[in-house]
Amino acid sequence: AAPTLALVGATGAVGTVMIDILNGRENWPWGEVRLIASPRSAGKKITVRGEELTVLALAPEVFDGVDVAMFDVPDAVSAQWAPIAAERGAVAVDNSGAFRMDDDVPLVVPEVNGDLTRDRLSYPRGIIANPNCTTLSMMAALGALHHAFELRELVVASYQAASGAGQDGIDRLYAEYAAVAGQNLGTKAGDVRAALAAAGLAQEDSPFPAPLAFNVVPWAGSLKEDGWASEELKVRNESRKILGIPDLKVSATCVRVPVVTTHSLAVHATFASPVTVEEARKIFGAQPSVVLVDDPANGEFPTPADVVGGDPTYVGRVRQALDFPNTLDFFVCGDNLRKGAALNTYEVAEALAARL
Ligand code: 2RA
Repeated sequence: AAPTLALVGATGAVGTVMIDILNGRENWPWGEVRLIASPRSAGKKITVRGEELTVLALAPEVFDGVDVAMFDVPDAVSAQWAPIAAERGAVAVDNSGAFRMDDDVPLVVPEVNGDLTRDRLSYPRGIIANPNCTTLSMMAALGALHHAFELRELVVASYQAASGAGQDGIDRLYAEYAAVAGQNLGTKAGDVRAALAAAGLAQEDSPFPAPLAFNVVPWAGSLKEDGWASEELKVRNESRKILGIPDLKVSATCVRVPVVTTHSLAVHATFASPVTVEEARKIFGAQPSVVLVDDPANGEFPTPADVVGGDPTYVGRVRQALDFPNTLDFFVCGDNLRKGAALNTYEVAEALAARL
């Protein structure tokens, strides 16, 4: 029989994009689909491929008979429920941070290390993790270059969208834009903060530590040792694990920008072998999930507003570093809710379906 697919977190920001992906997929290997959410959202109706499904409340029994269970929920929910799904016989594909760095849980980007979905020995706990959206947004491009030239050092700055912080992030950015619309702000220190406060948008109610409208905020995640943000350490640790380079030198600075959806990264990557822009362009051209948009003379490069909603990783501004040997600089944009989250999870699930 065709395998059964479950989606846990069907009503959240990433879950909603996942429904869109399920509805748009050309090949459809699945039989039954089960939508699962917290008891608060249970009972909602959502249409998947023409069939109206009722959202089920998360409980151990909902995983009985499920072959692949995709989790788009907070870390604590995944930590508790992915092992339950696995115990009940499903392979859990988890988009949270709960298992990403566990040695017996592979962290998979199909274009880079998709072989880890082929053999159960690679995921002995029945759990496969999906990387954080910031790491994922550059991985298709970086992985392709690594396979050709062997990555040695990576320096990145991220430009992360508000939706990385979930629906609260999206709602906050829209509310801030509405509150500042039509005002000539950004000319005096503190004028944006004052305008938001005057509109009743208290800073402490925001998922971001500073105003996002008319601003950029050099912070994403929680505070870790020595001043690093959790998001920056994720970029370092996850890149090492996905690429299989435990001693990869990585330094990241993560910045939130007033973009609704699509993360961007400025990447400075040093390789063991000499690289040229021409070779890099060829490699990007050969990677089906990468689209090169790189003609600055004609104002062509990827921007979030132009690529949001798309599946590929968009790459532009490819340059050979002037003062660093074997080094390329480039800019990537990737929809953080699609390839950065739901799409990658679904691609892993689809790869599993092919061998069930
Ligand atoms: C963010 N990468 O953008 C995170 C979400 N997982 O906040």
